[in-house]
Order: sequence, then structure tokens, then C-alpha cells
Amino acid sequence: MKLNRRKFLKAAGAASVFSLSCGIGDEEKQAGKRQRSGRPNILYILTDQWRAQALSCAGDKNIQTTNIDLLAKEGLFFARSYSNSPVCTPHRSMLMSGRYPSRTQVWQNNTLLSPDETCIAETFSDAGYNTGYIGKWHLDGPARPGNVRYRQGWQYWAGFNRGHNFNKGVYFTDSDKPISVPEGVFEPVHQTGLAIGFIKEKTASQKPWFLMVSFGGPHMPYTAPKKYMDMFNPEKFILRPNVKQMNAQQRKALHGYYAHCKCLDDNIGRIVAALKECGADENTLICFTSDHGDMHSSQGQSYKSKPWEESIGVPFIAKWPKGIPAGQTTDALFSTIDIYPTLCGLAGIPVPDGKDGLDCSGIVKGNDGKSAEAVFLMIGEPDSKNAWRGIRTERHTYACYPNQRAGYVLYDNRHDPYQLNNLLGKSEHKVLAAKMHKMLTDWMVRAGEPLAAKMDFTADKPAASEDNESAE
Ligand SMILES: [Ca+2]
Repeated sequence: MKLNRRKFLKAAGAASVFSLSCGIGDEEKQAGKRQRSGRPNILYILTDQWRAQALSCAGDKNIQTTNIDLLAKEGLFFARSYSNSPVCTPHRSMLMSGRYPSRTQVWQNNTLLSPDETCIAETFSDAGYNTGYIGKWHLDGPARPGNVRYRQGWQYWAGFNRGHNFNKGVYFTDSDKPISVPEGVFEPVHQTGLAIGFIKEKTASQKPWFLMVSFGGPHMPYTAPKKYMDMFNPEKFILRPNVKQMNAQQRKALHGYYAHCKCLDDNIGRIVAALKECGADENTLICFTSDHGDMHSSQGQSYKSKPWEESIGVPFIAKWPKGIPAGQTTDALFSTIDIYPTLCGLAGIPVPDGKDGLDCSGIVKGNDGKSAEAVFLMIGEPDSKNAWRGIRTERHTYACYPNQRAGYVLYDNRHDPYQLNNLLGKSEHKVLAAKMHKMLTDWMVRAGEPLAAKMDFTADKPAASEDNESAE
């Protein structure tokens, strides 16, 4: 597997220094030292709608994500990390269960992930981990914000089902009584405090811990504290070359988006500082990622659920001083479905049977290891007219609408990284289109995807029109 050991040359900037008072005693520091010799703690930072491109360490000139860049500088940066189904609930169901929607039937937002699924926190609980979940869940049906009926193995809980109410946040712990985020406190700031409390308490235990912090941003409504809005001048944003136009409202949304990103970056800095104060940073695996991206006017599109890079591309950074060499970038394809088995691999826990992804822990640790030859992409229930299925290889992106017996997109990303030239319908690329169609069909068959039976068409031209919007 291709692994670039090149130095992470992007200037990550100086680490933010926080005078956070964690109140760590000698006893807790000793526990932190004890923890260093065993299985790693896992701090999984999941954001909502943070596209892969919106990081200074990924080349975005509009923002300085100082703390996240530092994670990349001290860990492994995935240059090709994707969401298999770039919308909330299907992504989260794959993350938790390690199985495709064709197995779980979680094709759409607001669907319940069955309590019968074996989920990642159950596997880690069974292996002796303290587990904890903070923030948005979105796997328990339509309730909003909603207490969650099935926590799927997460022991400590400070979460809610869905919604984005950043200035009047509400969550649940161990009862049906909602707890309000204190007046005037921006939700991620409060969630960060809860995360630090968990880390401090559980690091003092002999057991390793696994905490997932699920922030609701950078997601509309794009309201962020004034301090963060004031850091940006939206008139000076450098737009991606595949944005033909951006109206005032769209530019305002991008302004709020970056303000959310910057606020989250600061709060991630607070969490990392607390880990250090607790003596847990050496043997904690920190993962930073998102459920999907956001088009923000690229290709004339909004939001997600599309096959383009801005929608399917998500950041993935893994830092673990004791287990992952610092300052690396990998070009290996990595996607949602691989996360569960890979985290098991890194923690030395056997992967339960029936999981669809690959254990890519060899690649993460800087050794040779397996990674997928392609990322399987999907949006929509099999009986939906606009359901599309696709595949992202190291070089190409291909997607089609099986129920319309029509193609959608075909790009050569090596020569066309902004995906400005759809190759479908061009006679010189018919052979490539057929090859990609066959490859996608094979993936669908392996995933038990019912639409595989409808792939007997030649997708050599795009559909007459396409439209599938999703606002959550
Ligand atoms: Ca989402």
C-alpha cells in the first residue's frame, strides 16, 4: 500500500496554549502513567458537515485550523477519506455498526438503527473499555431533540437524537428530563467541558476509555459567536474553481460555516490540552473527522448527498504518539465502513463477524497493510427514483441512477481535481464508463445491494436531469 512518509510541510502554526485548570492531582497523573502501557484510549471527534477541503492543513487559505493542523503534524493525515453515504444518519449507522445500509436498511435520515446491530461501543465495552458519548446521535428515529432509546453500548451519555440548536442546546443524561446548556453558552463550548470532565474522571481509572464527541457544527443555522464571525471577511474568501457564482446568502452561509469551524478548532485545542494535563496524551488515539461534507456552491450545488468531492470528502486525522508515527500523509482510500474494524485493529480487539469494511490499522501504524481498491458510494433507498450508486477509486469517480437506467458522473480526478469535465457521453470514454459500471456492479453484489439486479444497462451518458436535495 502506498504510503508517503513525506514530512508534513504545511505550517501548522504554534500550538495554542490554554491555561485550562483541569485540577489534576498526583493520583490521577499516576493513573495516566499506568494507562500508557495498555490499550489506547480513543477520543473520536465527529463533526457534522465539515468537508475535507476546509482545513488549512488541506490547503484552504480562508481559515487557520491551528489545533487540527497540529493533530495532523503529530499524526497521520488521510488525503483520501470519504463518507460512503454522504448524509447524516446513513453515515452514522455505518460508523456505529460497521455495515452497509443494504444490511441495516438505514438508507435515510431519521431512521432507527436496530438495537440488534452489534455496535462499536458494545465491542469496546465488552473488551473492558469505559465508553462515553456526547452530542448529536441521529440514529434513533425522528425525535428532535429527543432522548435516545438505544445507546448501542455507550455507557456515559450526554446526548440527544437530532437537530441543531447551537444557542439553546438541550441534551439528556440518565433520565427523560432534558438538561439545558447554560444560557449564553454556545453548545460546542459546553460539550467540550463535558468531554474534559469525562477524560479527567476516566483517565483516573485503570480501564482504557473510548469517548465520542459528536459536535453539531459546522452546520446550518450558521450562527456562531460574534468573536468567530469577526475573524473572517466573506468578501475576501477564495472560492473553489468549481464555484461559478455565489450569491450573498450563500456567501453568508460560508462565512458562518468557517466561523463554526474556527470555534470547533479552538475547542478541540481545549480537549487536547486537557488530555496533556491528565497525562493521557501519549496513549490516546485522537481521530478527527466528519459525517460528510458540504458543496457550498461548488458544481452549483448546496449541502451534501452528492457524489462530488466536496460532499463525499471528509477529513480524517489520526494521532496516537505511542502507536502512530508523526507527520505522515497517506493516499490510501479510507471510508466510513472501515472505521469500526480499523479502530478494533488499533486497540488489538478482534473485529466481530459480519462487518463490511477493512481493518486498515496496518496503514495507520505506518506499516504495509490493506486498504480498499475503491470506496462504495450510495444515496437513497433502492426503490427511490433518484437513488444513485457510485464508486471512487484512486483515480476516478463514477456514479449512476440504477432506477433511471442512466449515468450521473464520471471524472478523471487525477487530471480534473475540481471535476469540471463530466466524461459521460463522450465516445472516447465509453470503455472507461463500462469498466467503472462493472466495478460498481461487483461492489453492489458483494454488499447485498438489491439495486445490483438493475445494473444491466450501459451508463455512457448522464441522466437528463438530476436532483436530490437534503437539508439535514
Ligand atoms: Ca450531517
